[in-house]
Amino acid sequence: MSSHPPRVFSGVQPTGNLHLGNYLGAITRFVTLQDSHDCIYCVVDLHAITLWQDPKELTHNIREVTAAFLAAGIDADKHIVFNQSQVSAHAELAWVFNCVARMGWLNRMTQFKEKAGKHKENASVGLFSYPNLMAADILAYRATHVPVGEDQKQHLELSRDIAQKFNTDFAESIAANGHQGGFFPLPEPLITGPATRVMSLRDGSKKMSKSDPSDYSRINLTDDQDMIAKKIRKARTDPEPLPSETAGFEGRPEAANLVGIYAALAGKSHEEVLHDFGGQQFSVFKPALAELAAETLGPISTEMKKLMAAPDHIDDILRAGAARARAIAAPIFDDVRRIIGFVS
Ligand code: AQP
Repeated sequence: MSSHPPRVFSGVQPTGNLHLGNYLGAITRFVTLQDSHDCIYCVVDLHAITLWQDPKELTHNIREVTAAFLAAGIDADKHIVFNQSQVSAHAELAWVFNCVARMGWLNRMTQFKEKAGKHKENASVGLFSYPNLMAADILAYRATHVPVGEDQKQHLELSRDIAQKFNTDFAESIAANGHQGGFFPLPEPLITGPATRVMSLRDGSKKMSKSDPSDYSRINLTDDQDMIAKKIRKARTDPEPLPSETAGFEGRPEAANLVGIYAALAGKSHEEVLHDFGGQQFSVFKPALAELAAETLGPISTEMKKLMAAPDHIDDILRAGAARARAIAAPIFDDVRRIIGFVS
């Protein structure tokens, strides 16, 4: 049990094509947690530039992720919504963590290997040290809980390792500066939502992803009803009818994925969905799924459009959120300075 007061932190990258996986794996969880926790939700624009971003598109995408947060039901008055680059503690603490984390730890990160691909030598240094910045995002607020999709599990484990090593390396100084126990909490991943790993509509073995070159691989939060229906109609499946029990998903990742999406959107279990659709052909199931997806996402995309029409309002929300975030992070980073021994 952590002795630190519970606080939730999570982020989404403004890299365009916000999709159903981001929504079900992360954003819906953000919304749920606001009833029980103090939450800080961040548009992680510093992370976005680990791969080159067109400046105009980046600005648009920062506002679009913010609009998605608000449209999905995040309350920016009660909780904190801001973009990362406005709070310098993220970058400052990331530097400290660059000096705490070991090369060997980062060399094991599978996301870097996937994103850098065969051209590792050409990848930015930022892409390699990305997990240290992620640890800084969380620990700048001494956050204790981090709702993420399954793909972020390894990075969260690294955040815990960094927190642990900092606490151990500076144990004496932490105590001398009047802090009981570890200075940083070991943040817990919350990978528990209805769909922690939504898969591509074109390939059930790959996760749904913003960077997939095929737009038909994902349902974007900005897709209209017709586009959603078209993408689901074209989603890859197999010729068999849906199984009656989950054991029948063996070797059928696309069927499992579509049923998983239906279950998550309907707030039902996989078994309940198979109770209703087991034995049915995809020609029956897909239109039902398309209708449900359009019903759920339609109001969100309409609200996003409305919010995007008033960019100044979005920027005001981000600015106000950043001021509140800074007020939490600044004294924590002052403590870090003292613990390390910097003179200020
Ligand atoms: N397919 C997914 N299923 C469930 N959750 C997912 N997340 C991402 N993809 C899925 C979760 O969404 C949150 C924000 O993700 P991010 O903006 O940090 O981007 P990412 O994890 O790198 O994944 P993307 O969106 O697919 O982008 P690319 O194509 O750049 O890899 C995180 O909590 C993530 O787990």
